[in-house]
Amino acid sequence: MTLPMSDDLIAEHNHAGAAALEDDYASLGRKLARSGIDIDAIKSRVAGFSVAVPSWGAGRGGTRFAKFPIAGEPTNIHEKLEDCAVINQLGRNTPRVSPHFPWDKVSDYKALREEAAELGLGWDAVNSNTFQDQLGQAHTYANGSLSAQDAATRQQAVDHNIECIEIGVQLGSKDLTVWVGDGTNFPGQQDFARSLDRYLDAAGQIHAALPDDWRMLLEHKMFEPAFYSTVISDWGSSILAAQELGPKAKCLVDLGHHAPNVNIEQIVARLHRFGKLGGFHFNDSKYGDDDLDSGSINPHQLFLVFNELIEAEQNPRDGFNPSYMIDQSHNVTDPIESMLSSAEAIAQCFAKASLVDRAALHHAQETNDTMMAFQALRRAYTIDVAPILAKARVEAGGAIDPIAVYRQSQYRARKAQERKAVGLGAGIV
Ligand code: LRH
Ligand code: MN
Repeated sequence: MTLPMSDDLIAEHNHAGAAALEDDYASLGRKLARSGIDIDAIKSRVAGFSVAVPSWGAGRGGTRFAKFPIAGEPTNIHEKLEDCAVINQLGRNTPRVSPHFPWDKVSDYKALREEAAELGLGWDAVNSNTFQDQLGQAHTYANGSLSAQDAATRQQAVDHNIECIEIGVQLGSKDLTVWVGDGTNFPGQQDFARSLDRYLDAAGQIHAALPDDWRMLLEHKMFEPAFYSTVISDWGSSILAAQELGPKAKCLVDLGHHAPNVNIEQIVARLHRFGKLGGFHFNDSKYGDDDLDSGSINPHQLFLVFNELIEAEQNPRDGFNPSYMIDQSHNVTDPIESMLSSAEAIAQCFAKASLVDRAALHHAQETNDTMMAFQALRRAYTIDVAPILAKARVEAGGAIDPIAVYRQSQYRARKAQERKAVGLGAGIV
């Protein structure tokens, strides 16, 4: 395995911070021991936790107004993998990449799998794309894809999803994420029931094409690119569609795909209750699908989502195996720094939720002791778990402070010399 960062640079940095980390870890260990918690047990859980990074997040993202590329950003999947390897080498909790097709299309997927493995990376869910037209495409998706009126357009969308499954099988993936932007901008533009039925018929063909050990993850979204109605607009439409499609259909929760202030942690509990919780696209938002860094706006919500995930883990329904993935658009930061910071924020919320005294919480719930129930969560949320994450990272070969080492490495400046410049443009990629 040849990793992009110098191990000496990481070792030098960790050596300089070792004493302080040991001191912080020991002091937190004493504090947790007073509550009967073994800090090393939490560290092992954290060491086992990981989240996938989106290939499309390795480059700068943009809005419909503009995208501002940075020098040295990746221009193809090979350079994106290199950057994802930097994130995993320094942070040690993002060992999988979630690819998007045709954005990451290559001619030899076996070679791509080996290339990723050489960089210490595997593959998470593959994402299909029937929300953009490709050059030379026979049928436009302007009027929808899996729910389009035109049967040939629906078939084209089905065929593309099946092609993504075939690519995923070569990469070693086990999930297909299906997000469709299908919807309307005007009342009356489409019939709600008939467009859903067309979607279900087409998605049913994709479900039937899934290998035995695969799942399709339906991703709901309230609006955008459609601004009056969206075919799979909320968790209700998604779970009903997943139940209609069959056992391999599950629901994916993209945190940014809900109206402001929606109780997303309750949606997580509901999807799990009915055995349909398939995965996550972690990000944060203040208004719409802002695709901001996870935990950057509402870290408490992310903690509450993980609190539900720990409850779900302890009460499995139809198996508990949600796919954890980041889905963000890095419009103003270095994407590597944003994904290092986001993976840390997500792991922090997993660790804090793992510290909740569930016996005390459940007892307070059963005895209607509202304040003690809330305090059981708040006590865990306020614990600074950073020493646990840093220790787990260092023991796995990562850096105490990944962003500091990344900056010290001058990696981006070196890539700016090597890589061709990305043109100006607009949009997510
Ligand atoms: C849609 C979405 C979906 C991806 C895309 C990049 O908003 O969240 O998951 O395909 O972003
Ligand atoms: Mn998403």
